Amino acid sequence: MSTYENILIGSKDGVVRITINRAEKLNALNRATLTELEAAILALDPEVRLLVITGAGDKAFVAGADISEMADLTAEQGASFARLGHEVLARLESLEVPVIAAVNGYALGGGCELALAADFIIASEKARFGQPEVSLGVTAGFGGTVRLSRRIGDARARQLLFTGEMIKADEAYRIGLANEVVAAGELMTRVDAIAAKIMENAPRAVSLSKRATRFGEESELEAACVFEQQVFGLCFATHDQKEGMRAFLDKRKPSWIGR
Ligand code: DAK
Repeated sequence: MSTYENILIGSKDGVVRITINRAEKLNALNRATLTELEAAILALDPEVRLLVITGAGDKAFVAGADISEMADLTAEQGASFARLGHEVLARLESLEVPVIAAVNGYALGGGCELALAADFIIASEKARFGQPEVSLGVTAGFGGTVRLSRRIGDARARQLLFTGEMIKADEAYRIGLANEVVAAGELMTRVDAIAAKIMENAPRAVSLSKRATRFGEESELEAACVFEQQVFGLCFATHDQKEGMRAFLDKRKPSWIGR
């Protein structure tokens, strides 16, 4: 059992759920929470197939980095805090397994950035997204100027980053920030159903799909296409490729071993 104070960890059938658990502070990310999140990611069981990240309570996913902790930071401390946030989010983003952000309420500042480090976002109709940092005299510090632009395009990202305005779940869906919006009471049911659907598939093929799309995001088209060819070729060295195609031909369900 974990001894974390600011996060909860649950695990069922290969799906790990990490819940940021500071509901009284709308799950704001202080240094201790970020440190625990990093430790939890590093301690994930290699058998894990999928990670879901969400927030405790019915109000917030994460309402941002903890303002009370940031208020008196020096420039050096501010940069160090931003480094920690970047490090944790990079670890989350580079996990081999799919990561789904189940956004149940406010996802502001560092909270929106945390959700953006997941592979995709499923939002409750109560979700609110925004990058209000400029209203506090700072810029986004945990990757918002980068990942938000990549997800929704430079111009839309700049509007959110310059105005600091919050948008509702349906607008987040419209601009491609959230993949789906569901009724508040059905968020985790829907996320579990998506997780189950993903887990019907060959684990290695899923993780290689993730790796290829991530490589593609960061590369020129030609290099990304070459990478995809290599990844595709690699699949043919796996048991699961033989099993998946044989099962199709045999008209039966495949039985995966994950390699
Ligand atoms: N930090 C700390 N406490 C927070 C918080 C936050 N981000 N958000 C909410 N809380 C706390 C409130 O202070 C309050 O605590 P108590 O007064 O009860 O002790 C409690 O959570 C409940 O909040 P409210 O009473 O305000 O609840 P309301 O429903 O009235 O309003 C709200 C909900 C989400 C609209 C409001 O709480 C709000 O505006 N919160 C702040 C949202 C925000 O501005 N988020 C962005 C944070 S800045 C960088 C590194 C990092 C960053 C930037 C730069 N570098 C070093 C370059 C990251 C920045 C951010 O994420």
